Amino acid sequence: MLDLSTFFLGRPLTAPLMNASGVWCNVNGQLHALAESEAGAMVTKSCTLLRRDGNPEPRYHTLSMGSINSMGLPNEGHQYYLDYAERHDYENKPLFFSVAGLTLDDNLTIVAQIQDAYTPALLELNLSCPNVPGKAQIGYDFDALDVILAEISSAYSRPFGVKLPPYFDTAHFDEVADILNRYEKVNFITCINSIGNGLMIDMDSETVLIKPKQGFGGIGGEYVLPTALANVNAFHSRCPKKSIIGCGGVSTGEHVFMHLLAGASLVQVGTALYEQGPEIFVRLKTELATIMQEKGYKTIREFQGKLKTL
Ligand code: RRO
Repeated sequence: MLDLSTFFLGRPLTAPLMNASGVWCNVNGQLHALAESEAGAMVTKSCTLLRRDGNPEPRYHTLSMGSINSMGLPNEGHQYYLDYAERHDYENKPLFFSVAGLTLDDNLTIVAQIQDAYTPALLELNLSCPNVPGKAQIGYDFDALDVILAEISSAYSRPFGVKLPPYFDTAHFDEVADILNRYEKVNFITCINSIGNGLMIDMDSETVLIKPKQGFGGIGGEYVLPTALANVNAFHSRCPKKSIIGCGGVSTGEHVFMHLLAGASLVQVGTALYEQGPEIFVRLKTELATIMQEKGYKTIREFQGKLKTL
């Protein structure tokens, strides 16, 4: 197969593919499956200080073009993922460590412990969980975004990244990019999280599809691809010193190619991985290699970020 190897923040990757946080990464068995898969990197489930059961079930539903979820941050607590991070084989693939503390203080406590653990895991700060009842997304509160980035930047000595919600207005792209560009330690931006608070309805029973929040949940999969590509490209052009991780709507090699072209250096797979399991990375690699071959590209570097406009 064609060479799909690439680099992310100086780390070599066998392929520009990984899971999206929340999918196949809640418990050790799933993390090991990702470690053994063809993914070039992997990320743990967003964690809180303490273990959480999450929202009542049903809390995930497959839709014709994607998914709706309101998991509610079920996770084993930050120490569980730190234990995994200490055992992870970093020669095999890089590990990202996703953190979604419920308060600023919780986030500061967790990042201090990641720092003390001296693991090479890369912090992905999730500022965009749409599903915790009563908690607004930090990514949509620009003052709170500025405060948390200032606090984490002074408490944490290493480069880190942020997982953002989708934005839908050019003025918001500009404003968020301005805030991010003030923080040198923010080395990467993952866009996008699910499109928050969608609603889908079952025609026969005339009911919502998931139980939490009266059926409202984050939308993922094919529905979100154009929004994801726009956010990847908007932050790629506005934040030239930062790397972009693309997430949203990826189920084929063509979707991976589009994310890379739009400016992503690494591409995450959420809904399609949930549906198909870690074997999906084999197919995505083959499909990406075939597209590159047909187009005459030998390496990812030749087209990454090179989207043309009319
Ligand atoms: O656990 C969830 O409900 C969840 C999270 Br933390 C997130 O960041 N994005 C999402 O769609 N679901």
